[in-house]
Amino acid sequence: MADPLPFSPALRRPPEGAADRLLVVMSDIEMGPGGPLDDFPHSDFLGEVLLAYGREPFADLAVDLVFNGDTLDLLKTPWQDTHPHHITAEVALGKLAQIIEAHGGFFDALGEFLAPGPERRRVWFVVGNHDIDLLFPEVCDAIRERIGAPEDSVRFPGIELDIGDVHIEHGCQSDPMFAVDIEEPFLEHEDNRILNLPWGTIGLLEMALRLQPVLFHLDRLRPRQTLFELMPEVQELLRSVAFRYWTRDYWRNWLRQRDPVKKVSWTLFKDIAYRLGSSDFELSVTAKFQALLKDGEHRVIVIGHEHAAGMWTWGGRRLLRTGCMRDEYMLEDEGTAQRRIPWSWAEIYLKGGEAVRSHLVDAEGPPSLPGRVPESIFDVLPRVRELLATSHGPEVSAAVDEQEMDEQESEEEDEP
Ligand SMILES: [Mn+2]
Repeated sequence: MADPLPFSPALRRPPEGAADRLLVVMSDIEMGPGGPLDDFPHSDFLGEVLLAYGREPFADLAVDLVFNGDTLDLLKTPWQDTHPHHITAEVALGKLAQIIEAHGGFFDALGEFLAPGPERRRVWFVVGNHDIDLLFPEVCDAIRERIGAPEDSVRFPGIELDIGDVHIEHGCQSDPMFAVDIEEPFLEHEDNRILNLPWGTIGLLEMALRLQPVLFHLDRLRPRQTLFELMPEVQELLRSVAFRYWTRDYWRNWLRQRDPVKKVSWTLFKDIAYRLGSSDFELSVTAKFQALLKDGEHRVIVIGHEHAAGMWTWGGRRLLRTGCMRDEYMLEDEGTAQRRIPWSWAEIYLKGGEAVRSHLVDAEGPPSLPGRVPESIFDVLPRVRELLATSHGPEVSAAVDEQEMDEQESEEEDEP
């Protein structure tokens, strides 16, 4: 196997004695339940990368592996062939079991990496919008148990983590669609504790995931704008499904059942309009962290979430945005070529709690697995056209029809 670490690790690190701790920060791995819909089929390779941080030339350093959100794609992992939006601990554990089953290489590597003990090696799981389920203590316990490491070694800090003068968070808290209500992470519903999901997540679960069996590969393609220009039908389908959902179905269910996870506010309306009408919201997320870099007290800030690596500086301070680790491809030559986007993660070296060096590591990552990438991105077009023609697609309209029938029934009952 090729050296999993690109360019010389010995050159990346400060000289011996100039640092005592290394933070390795990765985001948006998005490991799912295995199979073609899983966006991350590379756990064995990732395991090799992680184990390399336990060896020379890092052996004199305490090493923290920080998985900065969307590590586990619990959002898109089904539970009993459905995508419920009432997530109890039982549902979360059921989804987690599939991910653990499909990604043994990752969890085995963590167990081995942590063997020297929590003084030298720690692992952190920061919450992202794909793994909000990590807020359940039951889920944390199950992950620790699979890794086979004690509480001190595998830590769950919630939505953010500060180590020395370094601040780490996924980035979804600045995204109005996916911000987790950290004041009230759980709700009581029918004697169950359920996750208080952000409204963007509910939309994905109720609407977008119905299209996943058709669109899963297109979802891995960048830039989005090029994809939509090459296949306007795809954008049209997503727009019509989203418009119908946000203007009708979301509210309708709320009115009928007083669904506790669904919130209604004018901010929500504003955000929906913003999201449907504008594409520059990514800039606003980054701008928020740039402001924090200037006005806060952190020397280094690390975020993810956007699936695009970047770096901004303010004097000696820096904001690092890690790229994603899941399979994504860049469209080239009018969509006839798909080039895999490299992995990129962050290394931050500290001495006595102060960041002394930080950078992004760009790595080619593992080769694509055979059969993963369709010969042509256009193969899916007939199916997309079919979905468009049947107004909002069979899956989508079937769900909506069901709802309409329910509603008629309940309206009849409710009539005074
Ligand atoms: Mn995210």
